[in-house]
Amino acid sequence: GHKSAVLWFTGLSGSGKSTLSVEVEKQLHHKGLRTYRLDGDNIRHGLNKNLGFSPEDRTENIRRIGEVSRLMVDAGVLTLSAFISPYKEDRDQVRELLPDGEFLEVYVECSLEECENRDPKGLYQKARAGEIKGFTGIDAPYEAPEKPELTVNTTTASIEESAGQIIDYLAGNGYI
Ligand code: GGZ
Repeated sequence: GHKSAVLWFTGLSGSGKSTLSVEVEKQLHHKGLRTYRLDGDNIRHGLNKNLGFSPEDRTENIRRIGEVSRLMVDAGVLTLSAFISPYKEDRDQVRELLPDGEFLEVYVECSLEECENRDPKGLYQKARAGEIKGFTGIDAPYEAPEKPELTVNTTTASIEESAGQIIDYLAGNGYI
């Protein structure tokens, strides 16, 4: 069994949020736990396809994902949500939606320099060229968490190591 909660991954584009959430989910499945992963692929193309990347739309994006996460956690599912979620206030609102101890903020730390070097989709290059306006880290803000439950650094640790750190936290705090 497990105590349900949402693992809320926040960090820059290219920091490794999605990859890490996939790896954590894999390790949880090995333990026989039921999970659900929310990310851009299943949310921004469906529920939130009418939203863009203006500050207002990002806030609404995170608000809806927070509500969906709450429903999933309410249904007893360990939920993994991976979104830039650049605004501290928006993340704090999601924290307030959930019962105490059921919102676990995971800061996926990675320098802008490293994210830009990775640039898996060429978006940083486009943002630098002015072809994408309002790109997080370039000409839109990212507010790092001040008191996340967990910080993992994908510059200095491998995805497997960072996932292991998260599994250890869940085990050490009675979630799994
Ligand atoms: C940031 C953008 C932007 C802008 C498109 N700024 O690396 P990706 O491609 O796959 O992840 C990014 C994703 C961010 O969506 P989120 O829903 O996580 O953002 S937020 O929480 O801020 O609402 C990136 C792509 O969308 N993308 N334009 N301007 N990322």
